[in-house]
Amino acid sequence: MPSVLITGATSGFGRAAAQRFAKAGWSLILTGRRQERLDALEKELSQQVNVLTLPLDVRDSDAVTTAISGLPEAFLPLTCLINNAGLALAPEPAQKVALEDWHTMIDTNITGLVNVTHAALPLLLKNSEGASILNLGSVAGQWPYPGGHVYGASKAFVQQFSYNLRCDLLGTGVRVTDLAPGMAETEFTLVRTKGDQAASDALYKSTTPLQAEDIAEQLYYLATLPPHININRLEIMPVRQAWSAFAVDRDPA
Ligand code: NDP
Ligand code: 8X3
Repeated sequence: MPSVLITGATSGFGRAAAQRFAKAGWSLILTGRRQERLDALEKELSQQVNVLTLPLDVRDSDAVTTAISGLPEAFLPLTCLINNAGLALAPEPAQKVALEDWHTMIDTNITGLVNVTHAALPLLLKNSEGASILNLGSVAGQWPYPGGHVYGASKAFVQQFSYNLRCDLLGTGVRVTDLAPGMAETEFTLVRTKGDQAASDALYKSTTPLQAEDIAEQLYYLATLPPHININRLEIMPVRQAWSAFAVDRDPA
């Protein structure tokens, strides 16, 4: 059976992807920091498929390297890596944000993603025809908006890193995609606002955001394309979201 390593499987896109790949019989390696959520997912999905849970903070490069290099044979070779763990913090303007929040986003969305990719690459290359690295970017990586500051910049890194990886992996068969969703209803906004459930509810209210299952379906589609096809970037928005006019600073009337 093919196997998939999903970071950030304890919530949102990651959890929905675990459920989607399990439905198709894939072996699952699931990571995240919240042990109790990993345990619940293992209980739910191990009746269907092989499941290995690795409690892991992607920012800890030693822990990432040790866990991934020690994967049991039953989960190898690795067919797909989904670099999904990530977060936004501090929706305020840049000049009001704590430096620590910027560091947390850089350490998670950039350093963490790089840590996991570096550890997993040798395992993907073992049986590389049709293998995939699916990186969760964002519309924020391409389109600036107020309060996007380091989050958007970190997702621009994900896009460019994905493209550059493609150059180096040319000839190996390993595909790389920057999957860039727009507004999707998960715990993302709860995390971004540090637990403000009302703010999260307000953002998704009276519109139709993407759901985690929508993104999970795209991840499964990307991972199971014929092996000669690479989708470089896949940007997805809800129909009810679009760009807006440029903002202009004006003198008072
Ligand atoms: P959620 O907050 O629901 O899930 C985030 C996941 O990331 C959790 O499983 C969390 O697990 C994990 N995670 C966060 N920090 C770490 C860490 N240091 N180490 C390991 N795991 C970590 O958000 P989404 O599902 O929405 O987000 C998933 C990805 O998609 C992110 O990269 C996000 O930037 C991106 N994205 C989200 C969009 C949205 O609108 N929702 C749109 C575009 C992109 P735990 O806390 O247990 O460690
Ligand atoms: C999350 C989507 O629009 O909040 O990456 O930046 S958005």
